[in-house]
Amino acid sequence: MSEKKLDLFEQKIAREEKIEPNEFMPDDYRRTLIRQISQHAHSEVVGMLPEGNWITRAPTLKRKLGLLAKVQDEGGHGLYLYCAAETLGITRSEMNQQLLTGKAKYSSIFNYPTPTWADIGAIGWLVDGAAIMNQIPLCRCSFGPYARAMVRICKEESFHQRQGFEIMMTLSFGTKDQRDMAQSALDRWWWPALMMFGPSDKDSLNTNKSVKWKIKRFTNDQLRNKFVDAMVPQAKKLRLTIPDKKLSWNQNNNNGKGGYDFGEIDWDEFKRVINGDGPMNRERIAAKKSAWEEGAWVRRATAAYAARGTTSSTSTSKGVL
Ligand code: BYC
Repeated sequence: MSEKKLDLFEQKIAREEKIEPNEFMPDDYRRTLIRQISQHAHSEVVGMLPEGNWITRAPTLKRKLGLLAKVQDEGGHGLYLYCAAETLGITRSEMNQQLLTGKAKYSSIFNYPTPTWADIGAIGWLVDGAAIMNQIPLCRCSFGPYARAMVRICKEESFHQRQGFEIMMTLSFGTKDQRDMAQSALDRWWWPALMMFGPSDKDSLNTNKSVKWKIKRFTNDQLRNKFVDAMVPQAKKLRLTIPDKKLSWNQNNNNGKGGYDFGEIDWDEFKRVINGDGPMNRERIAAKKSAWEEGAWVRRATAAYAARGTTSSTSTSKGVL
């Protein structure tokens, strides 16, 4: 790689200009982006499964419509992200194979079950809340296609988060049973939501490089701390208790502006889940495998239709559609 090209690349990043797919980029920058964007795309589409499971059982028509739209949005997010990754020279089918063979990860959070309707509220409130905290800075990522995809994704995620909070609000101000259901969903999802931000900074292999290249704008711990600070007042509003006895205000955090201290995350559990041994890992991959196999005829049909379009440009005007 010529020094001059590398210099120009670094200067561009320093000037906050976007790197576009047809421009020079170091191989490691490309690899890091393919890894992160494809895993992000996989998280979106695997994330459709725990919620999709509730579409037929949502308690009212309004809730059903809201959930259906949310799950569809997530499919859309996966598509924007797969397209952004494709501009870096990997194909959709390669990415899919990496997911199905366990080579590529997807977010640990989607390996937990959703036993009650309150879990859907907790996912919207906490999981989409964590996703937004992580993803708003990605709108300023140095790689253009990823940054632009994130703008629209974040708008939709904000809506999902409000929807989740509203489900939790309805339950926590409802009957005692509903309130208990909301509290146990918070108990189940709190710690996995904190794990979404990744390993602590001292154990994160990729953060330094990614922050230097302005792919990530904050470290994993910085974002996790911001998330806890944002969520504690929301939990109070919901009159729910965060399941952490060590949670306490510390005025010295954030350079004297204050922030919450919190208990130790179970990193063994995190490692087990990202290495394929969480409560729902096997089910999630089995569902993606069967969707891929059952969708073979759709891929064949679209490929055949596309090929036909190139040989007979008049087919649509003849009423073939
Ligand atoms: N789960 O060096 P590190 C959503 C992996 S959901 C699984 O810190 P990095 C949604 C990491 O990939 C959220 N794996 O890595 C919401 C790496 O392994 P590899 C999806 C994890 O990349 C609602 C290794 O651990 N969001 O959007 O600098 C409904 C070392 O970690 C996790 C994104 O993906 C985890 N929690 O930082 C539907 C956002 N954490 O690749 C959908 C974009 C770490 O070396 N991604 N690992 O084998 C990121 O911001 C970063 O990739 C991470 C990790 C903060 C996740």
